[in-house]
Amino acid sequence: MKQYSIAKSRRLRSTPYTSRIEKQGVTAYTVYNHMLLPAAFGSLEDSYTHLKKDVQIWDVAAERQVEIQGKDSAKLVQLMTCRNLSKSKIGRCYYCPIIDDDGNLVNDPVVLKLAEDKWWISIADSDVIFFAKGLASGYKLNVKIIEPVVDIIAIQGPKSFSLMEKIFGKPITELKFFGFDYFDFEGTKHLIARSGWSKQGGYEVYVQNTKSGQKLYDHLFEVGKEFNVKPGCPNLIERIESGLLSYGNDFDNNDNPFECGFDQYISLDSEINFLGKEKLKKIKSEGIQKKLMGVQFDIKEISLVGSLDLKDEKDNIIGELRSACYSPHFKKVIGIAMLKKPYWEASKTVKVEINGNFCTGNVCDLPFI
Ligand code: THG
Repeated sequence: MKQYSIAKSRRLRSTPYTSRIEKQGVTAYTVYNHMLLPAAFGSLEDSYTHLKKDVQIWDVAAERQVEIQGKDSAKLVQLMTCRNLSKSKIGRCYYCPIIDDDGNLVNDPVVLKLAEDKWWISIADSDVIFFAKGLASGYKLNVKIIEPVVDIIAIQGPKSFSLMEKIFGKPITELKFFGFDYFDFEGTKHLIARSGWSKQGGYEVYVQNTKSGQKLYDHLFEVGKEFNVKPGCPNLIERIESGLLSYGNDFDNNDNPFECGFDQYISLDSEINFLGKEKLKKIKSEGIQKKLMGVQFDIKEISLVGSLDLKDEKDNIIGELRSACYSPHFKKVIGIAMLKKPYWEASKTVKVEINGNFCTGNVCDLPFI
């Protein structure tokens, strides 16, 4: 395969850790929120095995924050999500689908409640800040919306707990999943959450003091030696096995939250007011026509760029394969597919044409593991 380099410019933002990860041997980048997001450090499969066993440090600065502050901040955040935030607490993170007036998805961020009148929306890859500013303007809300200087370092993997305890002490191990608090590193306070885009456990440090964050980055590698720490990044194989969805890949603004299996984050009965609420009620009563599901194929490799049509025995297009990889755990190719009704039922057979060869597979529920 021909290899290309990426042309850097002001428009394609670097992170405070870019020079470090380049010294450490990043081999692929993707672009996320107009910023460099490392996509590989050598073999994806080696990285996957290491992530499940040890601990990795990830430069996920591309998970940008949209800060909403002011008297109407809670109202605006609620307006954007179908998840009921009326009982939300300071010091907690919430996974919140963001929905537009048509009931379609705009993003699937983690929302952090910093204070009653201050929130961070930790976004996936779409320009939520303009959506928020447009709403604030149209609804005449008293809010200030900015993209603050916050560059996340994620510490992921089963040994992340021991590594973080060595640096921050016992209290950090007492953080609950999706809770956050402030922890001291050499005199600087850092917001640290127990979260991250893997199911192997870990933390995310929301670095605001860049210099201290860079020192912390280096310190994590120093202290992490005994835990076999390595640089890493969100891993395609691990995240597909774990059923962590990716905006822009598995779903986008042409899909609604019911189609993506976000049912548990949709609150239609409460008093809360959010965009697309009436539309979602209508969709719920009429039922959906397509659904995101897992698929498995008895083949050993696939390289998926964009999406692939899925067909039935009679060659009718019945859906679209949106992400896929070879899974070392299942020893076959697994993927995430948007399937038309009624083909989305688990254990149905699907056909896919890859490089001119047809192979058959079957539908299953998400997550795989
Ligand atoms: N961390 C932070 N910001 C982010 C991501 C992140 N922004 C972009 C992207 N990732 C947003 N998407 C997700 C998707 C899934 C999860 C987090 C962010 C996730 N889900 C858990 C699960 O599925 O088990 C828990 C969800 C829940 O609360 O029920 O962690 O990773 N800062």
